Amino acid sequence: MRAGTGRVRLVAITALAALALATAACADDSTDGTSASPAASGGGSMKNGLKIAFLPKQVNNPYFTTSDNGGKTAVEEIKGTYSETGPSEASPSAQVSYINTLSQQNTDVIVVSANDKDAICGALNEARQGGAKVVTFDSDTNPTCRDLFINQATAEGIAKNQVKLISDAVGPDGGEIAILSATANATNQNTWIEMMKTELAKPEYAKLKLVDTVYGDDQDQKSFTETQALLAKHPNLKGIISPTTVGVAAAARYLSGSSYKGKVQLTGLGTPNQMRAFVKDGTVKAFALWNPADLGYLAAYAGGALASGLITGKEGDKFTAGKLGEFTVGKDATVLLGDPFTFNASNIDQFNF
Ligand code: RAM
Repeated sequence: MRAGTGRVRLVAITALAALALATAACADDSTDGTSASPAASGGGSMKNGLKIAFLPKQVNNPYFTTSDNGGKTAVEEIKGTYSETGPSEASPSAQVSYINTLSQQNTDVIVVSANDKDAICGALNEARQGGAKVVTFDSDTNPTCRDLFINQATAEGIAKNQVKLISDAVGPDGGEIAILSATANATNQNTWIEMMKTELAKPEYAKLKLVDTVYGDDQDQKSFTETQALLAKHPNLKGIISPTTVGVAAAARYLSGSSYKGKVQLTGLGTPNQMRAFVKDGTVKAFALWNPADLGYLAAYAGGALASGLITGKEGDKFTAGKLGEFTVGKDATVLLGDPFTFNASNIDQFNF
């Protein structure tokens, strides 16, 4: 099913990656170091020497370390200069000063996961007026402040996945569930929560009742204590959805050391490395994510294609993202990576990120 199909796709991607690297190595031999990389489709070539900067929601989050490293791989492939900068806390306006600095440094492409859809708009638009291209990934801004959004999976797909996972974990009797989110302003979280509410309104989920939504701010300790408080406040709680890698790991740690382990179910969006122990000890049956490295990789290629003038971000634009192949820009200047992938005890050991 979804997990199986996804696994095949991930394996296939690895094989393609090896092929792409081999091909890139051959191409390197024949260049003089100044010509453009033949990395994008559409009749032109990727410019060399582009300054491409990654600005995650926060820098000390393993999810973003993985995504940004994926970006670094891509930037190296297109012979650009990679950098990563950003705040240590995912607060709404914390990214503004970093954007201003990147702008002053004449950065060609800013690849950003937004903590707030509006708070960073002014700074991003100034950067664009100065000639930078702005690519959002993971968490979008208002579409008027960026050139492209690289979406990890559709909000609908993520919501369907998360609600199905908690429903399966809780079982046919259903009961009360809650959401432990990241920050209250995060565009991605809020979009997913709205879609989860739509999903929960379907007849097949009539026995699940969403009783609370709390915010751990993508801080480990706050997410841990919010989980504790949630369980104290709702003694009949049967399940928690935490669609944030920081939140779901903290909630799992709390549950696994408490008397709620195995009684209150947990799912969410997590990284295999952070969740492995909690799948093995029975705290979590299944959770989901996408490949964050691929997300960063795709975002870097998209930014390179924009800054090289190969695409403008209009619907129907096509570009090639190295080992991931060709992508087409969809509605609202959005590019979709793929489907969410479900991890469980049977497949988790195949992943290392
Ligand atoms: C956290 C962040 C990020 C989200 C993942 C699932 O790392 O909130 O934005 O996409 O979780």
